[in-house]
Amino acid sequence: MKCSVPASVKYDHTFCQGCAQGIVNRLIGEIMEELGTTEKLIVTTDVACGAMNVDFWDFDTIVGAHGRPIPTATGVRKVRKDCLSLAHLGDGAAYNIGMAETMHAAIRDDDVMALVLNNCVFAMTGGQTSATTMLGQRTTTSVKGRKKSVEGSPFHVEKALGDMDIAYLARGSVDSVAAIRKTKKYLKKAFEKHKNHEGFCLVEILTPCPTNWGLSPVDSMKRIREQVIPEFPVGEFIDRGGNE
Ligand SMILES: Cc1ncc(C[n+]2csc(CCOP(=O)(O)OP(=O)(O)O)c2C)c(N)n1
Ligand code: SF4
Ligand SMILES: [Mg+2]
Repeated sequence: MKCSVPASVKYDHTFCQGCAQGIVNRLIGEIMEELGTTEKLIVTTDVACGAMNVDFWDFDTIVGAHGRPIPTATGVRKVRKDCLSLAHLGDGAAYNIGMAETMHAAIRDDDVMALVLNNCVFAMTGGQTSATTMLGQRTTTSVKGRKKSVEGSPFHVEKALGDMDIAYLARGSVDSVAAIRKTKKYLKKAFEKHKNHEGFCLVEILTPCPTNWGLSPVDSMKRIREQVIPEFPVGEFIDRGGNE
């Protein structure tokens, strides 16, 4: 059977087996083709696992400093208002080292779109504890499991940004076909709002990291379903009306 991959996404990649970067790429590619904006997209990615995308993305791409794709993408949008400017980053970048940048972009309601792949670890550097590592989750820096008394509680973006005056905030997952379809709806809505200059949009996607979770690809998806989603609920949290 012939697989129809959008022309904007090439086949070759260097991700581990079971990594969901490819699924997310496909969604971005499909949405760009549906919106007719493939030639208008500029992606600022982080130096983490997502940076491997630059070898095979056909989009115009910048690699920002770690944790700083959001302000970089905001700058891009300011000088290229005709283009879509996507910040593509992980949980560690968005909610650890780049936390200040994420918060201030939301406070200013910056005209930018952020896509956060939340795999609950610093994957690229060997699976250390991140802001979204779950209590009890074993990582290379919490070998007996994350403890509230030591590393604090997991960070929930919907609690931090939930009352802010921003255009869009949602969380999706990729653990099933139905979940991927729903995530695509969130992403597409965010891209549409971004296209219309409606303000700050952030979509978080719960993604697996079989390598650092020490699980098979199938068991990683099961973990998302059974453990990660109960901690990080999926859905839309902010969906502000159009440009006023
Ligand atoms: C200023 C700076 N601090 C730290 C690093 C090391 N570093 C690179 S990627 C990364 C972790 C990224 O984790 P995350 O953002 O969750 O992305 P993932 O690899 O999980 O997709 C770290 C700590 C760096 N490159 N630059
Ligand atoms: S380490 Fe994890 S996030 Fe990085 S490519 Fe491998 S599976 Fe994907
Ligand atoms: Mg991560």
